[in-house]
Amino acid sequence: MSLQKTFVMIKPDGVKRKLVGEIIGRIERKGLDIIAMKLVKMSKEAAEKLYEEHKGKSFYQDLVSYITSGPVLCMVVAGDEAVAVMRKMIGATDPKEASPGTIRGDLALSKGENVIHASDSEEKAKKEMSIFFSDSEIIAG
Ligand code: YYY
Ligand code: MG
Repeated sequence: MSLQKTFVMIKPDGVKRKLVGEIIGRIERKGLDIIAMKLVKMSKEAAEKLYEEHKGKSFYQDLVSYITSGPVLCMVVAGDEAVAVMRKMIGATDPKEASPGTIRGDLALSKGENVIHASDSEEKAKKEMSIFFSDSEIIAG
């Protein structure tokens, strides 16, 4: 058993399309715990921190303007191997490649607007959580 926390975010298209209930339902039914949650209109500064690794890439400017275009639902999700489990549940970055049964595979079609974000390592999870949550906002297990 390896208890981990990861940062999960329903992107502006997911909130706009009213997929919040559907996605939270999947996370809960999987048996993961939501230990923090916040609806946020992301600042440009927060977006640049979240997507620091992509700075300079062709899609970076579009990504920052899209992610700041409307509210996002930020969460901290905890459970056994939560980082890898959430990545598996969200599916491949390009929803056209994502397997049916995954969130992107079932609910999205566009690579740019792919409904959900989840951290890809424990180290990134720590960094990403700290952009949106203080320690006191995360429920201790
Ligand atoms: O972690 P994940 O979201 O699956 O993909 P990343 O490679 O970290 O890219 C972040 C984000 O950028 C992706 O969810 C959509 C967008 N993006 C894009 O629009 N075009 C690409 N070629 C690659 C990524
Ligand atoms: Mg990523």
